[in-house]
Amino acid sequence: MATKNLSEYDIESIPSAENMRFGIVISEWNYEITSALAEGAVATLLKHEAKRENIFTSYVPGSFELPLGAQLLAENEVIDAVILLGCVIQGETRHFDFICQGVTQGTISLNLKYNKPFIFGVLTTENQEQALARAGGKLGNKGDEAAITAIKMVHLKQSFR
Ligand code: DLZ
Repeated sequence: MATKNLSEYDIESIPSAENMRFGIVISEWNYEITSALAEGAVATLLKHEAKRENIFTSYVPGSFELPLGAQLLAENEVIDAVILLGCVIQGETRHFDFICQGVTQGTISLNLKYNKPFIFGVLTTENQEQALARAGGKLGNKGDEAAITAIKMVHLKQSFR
């Protein structure tokens, strides 16, 4: 079990996002958690100089729908990277496994199909307490981490131009 804030990073080491355009797709399932992830992601992008008008958000019902939501965003807006934010909490059935597998495989496929970053910002936890700890709680905010990853991957792609 993690004990430190996993979202800590060296601010100076992150490239400026001033000229980058981002999509954020947010799952409405476990909205208390996913809205906190989204707040963290947006705040982090802005902190690294992204412009508010260059951040496009949309919502999907559950994490299983995140890949299609991300694809629709990527196809309808000019975007450098899309961040997928969700929270899947283990229940009594195998639904958890199928949703996690679907969103994971879907996200990988999008990265390779579009040759651009689709960032996996989905919490997969045993309970709500673990999720809250990673959505602005004592272990940081997975939304912040996803935003940093998005900036780094866009920068990496731009470095090959
Ligand atoms: C159905 C379901 C369940 C049981 N649990 C979650 C969850 O913990 N997190 C989440 O994001 N979505 C959950 N869903 C909804 C599915 O992601 C999806 O929306 C439905 O199966 C319809 O495709």
